[in-house]
Amino acid sequence: MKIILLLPIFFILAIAQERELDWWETTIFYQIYPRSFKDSDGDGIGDLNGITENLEYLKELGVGATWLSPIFKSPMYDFGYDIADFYAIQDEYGTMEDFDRLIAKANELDIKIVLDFVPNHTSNESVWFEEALKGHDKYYDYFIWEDGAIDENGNLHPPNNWVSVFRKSAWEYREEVGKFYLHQFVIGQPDLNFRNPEVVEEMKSVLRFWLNKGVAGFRIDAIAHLFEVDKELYGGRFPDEPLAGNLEEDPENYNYLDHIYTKDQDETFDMIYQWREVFDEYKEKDGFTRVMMTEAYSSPQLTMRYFGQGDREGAQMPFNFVLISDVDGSSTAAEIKYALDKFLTFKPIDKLSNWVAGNHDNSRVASRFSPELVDGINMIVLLMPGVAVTYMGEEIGMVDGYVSWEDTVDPSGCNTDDPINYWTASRDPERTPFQWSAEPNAGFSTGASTWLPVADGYETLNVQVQSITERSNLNVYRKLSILRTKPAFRYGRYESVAFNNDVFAFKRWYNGEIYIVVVNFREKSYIIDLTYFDNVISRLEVVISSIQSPKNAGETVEATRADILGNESIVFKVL
Ligand SMILES: *[C@@H]1O[C@H](CO)[C@@H](O)[C@H](O)[C@H]1NC(C)=O
Ligand SMILES: *[C@@H]1O[C@H](CO)[C@@H](O)[C@H](O)[C@H]1NC(C)=O
Ligand SMILES: CC(=O)N[C@H]1CO[C@H](CO)[C@@H](O)[C@@H]1O
Ligand SMILES: [Ca+2]
Ligand SMILES: [Ca+2]
Repeated sequence: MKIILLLPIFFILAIAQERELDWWETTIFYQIYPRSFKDSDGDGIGDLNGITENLEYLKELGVGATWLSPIFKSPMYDFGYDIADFYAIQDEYGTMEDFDRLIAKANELDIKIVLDFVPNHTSNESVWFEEALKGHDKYYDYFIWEDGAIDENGNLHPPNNWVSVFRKSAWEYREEVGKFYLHQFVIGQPDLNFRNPEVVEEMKSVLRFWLNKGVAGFRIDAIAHLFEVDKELYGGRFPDEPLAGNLEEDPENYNYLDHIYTKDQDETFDMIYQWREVFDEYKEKDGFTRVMMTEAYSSPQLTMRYFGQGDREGAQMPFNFVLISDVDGSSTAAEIKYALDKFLTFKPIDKLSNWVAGNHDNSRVASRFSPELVDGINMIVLLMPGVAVTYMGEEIGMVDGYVSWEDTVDPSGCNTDDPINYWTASRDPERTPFQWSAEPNAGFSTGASTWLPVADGYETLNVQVQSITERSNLNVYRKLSILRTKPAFRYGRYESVAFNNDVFAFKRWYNGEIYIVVVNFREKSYIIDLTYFDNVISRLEVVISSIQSPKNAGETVEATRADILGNESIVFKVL
């Protein structure tokens, strides 16, 4: 009698433990690079209407939110990361009415729109910078100015040795002012002065402007570079940065210096917490959480500070870049495990992890790993515990496009001044137009030409072909996005192992439901004993397999001797 009573109570307790998850905790964020997604008017450049017309595609992927790279008015020296007017839409992308229509359509489909916030700098062609050059005090103080250094021959040099992320001095002289301004990125991106309270207020107004328009949050760009050291602590002049000790490196390269004065300054974290307070003002009004994602390529310890500190909340999603910066196609299974464990190990216990395998700054998964590993990496991104982020095109396994030196437009590529090796620095290859179909320009544009060339092979690698091909990266992705909604992936625990140099596997389980994901990173086949994992006995059923796998969903394998073929990735369910 007692036992019969206890069982249901135990069951109820186990279920009740799980708190209700917020919208952003269960969704997939899909990054759109608007310039390359869909051109609606034939000028060869993607635009807002192109996005609005294709939001259904996101819905079919199982995506609940999209973050858009910058759509604001810009002279495009850094393709929109140099903003001339934070309150206006770039003409070639559309109008404010187009933006409002995008939000309305997204609301209809229940897709959240997240915008890119680029607070570190404006464009050198912003009204603010132009006013500063004209001697308007208010705007002069929006930027960071420093006197040059004069040598014994009377020649003028930059104030110190700081170099920009895209090479060469981070200082640019302006005759109008007789001083140098700081630009941690390209010359066309003067850094804003966050030690000026008016700049802090101005940037909060920018956030409120777009939040009022209905955006669901922001992804914050280049946050680690927000503050520079307080020069008052150094006698009123910014000190030189020490050498990184990497003497082989070209002194004009960013990695030549150790960026102790221009990156990861303490004040940055406080600013993040202040912005979160702005987001939370909105949540208090309507109960809907605005989400903040931060972009910083920093150590795990520093990355965790973005989550918050003490009773102050920060970003819900400090981007976890391990799949981009720590591993690639040459990594061993152990290195993969080590990288994936990093964020999970360092993150506060009550915060969520997130998984990002690509963006518009890094070589694509099919090129960095291999086309055969596209499904395997998507399994990792979508089935590991936490939030998934997909860069547009990774769901169909797009490859880096070939962009000749003549066609190269990315400042990071052009600044190399090197027609042979430019491609190692250029970010154009991962920004080539989205491949919709086998039509001219991959169905991206009806124009005569496109702003970047379409990648080779689009005739067979595109959404249309993959939609009607049963075994395609796209269909694997769709199945994964559905599987991801199961409790084992929402609430389940996680355990992983490298079975050998090549085969990585992880287990997700919840209330007796157990899944095992196996990814073979190399060509060699193996017989794997999956009973290594607790409670895995007898047989497992194939739920999803990578496209080149001969195994079909529903087939079963013996747990003690699962044959895992070369390049094969499989999601198993324990029977
Ligand atoms: C802005 O900077 C770019 C280099 O990034 C330069 O070509 C352009 O002339 C500058 N514009 C103004 C108005 O200074
Ligand atoms: C596995 O992937 C590699 C790298 O792309 C490729 O060269 C090889 O042909 C693939 N082998 C199999 C069995 O799929
Ligand atoms: C991933 C990303 O958005 N990177 C951006 C970081 O910031 C610089 C400067 O704003 C951009 O050039 C990058 O594209
Ligand atoms: Ca267009
Ligand atoms: Ca800065």
